[in-house]
Amino acid sequence: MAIDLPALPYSDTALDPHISERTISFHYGKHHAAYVNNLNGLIEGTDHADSSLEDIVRAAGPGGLFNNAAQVWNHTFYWNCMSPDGGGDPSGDLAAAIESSFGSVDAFKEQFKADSVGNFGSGWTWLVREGDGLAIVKTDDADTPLAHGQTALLTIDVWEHAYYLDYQNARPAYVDAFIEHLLNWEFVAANFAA
Ligand code: MN3
Repeated sequence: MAIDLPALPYSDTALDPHISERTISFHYGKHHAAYVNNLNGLIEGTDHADSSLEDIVRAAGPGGLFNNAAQVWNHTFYWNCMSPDGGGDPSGDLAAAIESSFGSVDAFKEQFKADSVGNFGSGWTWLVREGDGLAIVKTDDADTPLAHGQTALLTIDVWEHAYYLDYQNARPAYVDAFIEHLLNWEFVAANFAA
């Protein structure tokens, strides 16, 4: 049973101008698709051939199997963290939890931006549930909270391929656009409530 490349939850022009159709065409159509193809090549005929993606991520040690499986999971999660109707502020229980852990929603946004801009090299910045509270964590390369027993609520991809065509080296502008215009708080709230 091969791992599928899930459809995007919106059209490939829906995030424009913040993330262009051209970026989507490479990031989803080439990078994400390549991770799926690589993963299927690695699991074919092995004990993982019929495993769920999550089980592969949790079971794989360091190396190509983990890198490709985690990148498939991370990217699918990332696309769902954005919406053409995104931005604004969280509400309800999620907002209360953010205020409890970070002081205020604005303070959370500032720290999430700082940790996304300051995540050196290729990686991901996440909001995760940790014990009774929430935390921001940074991961390198393909690494993912799923491999560390944490519940991911939100992520931003800070590999250069996520923003270079639209923002070149200006990662802060990409992070601002993500937070202000794209961040899908409904998806974050659903993860928080799960
Ligand atoms: Mn990426």
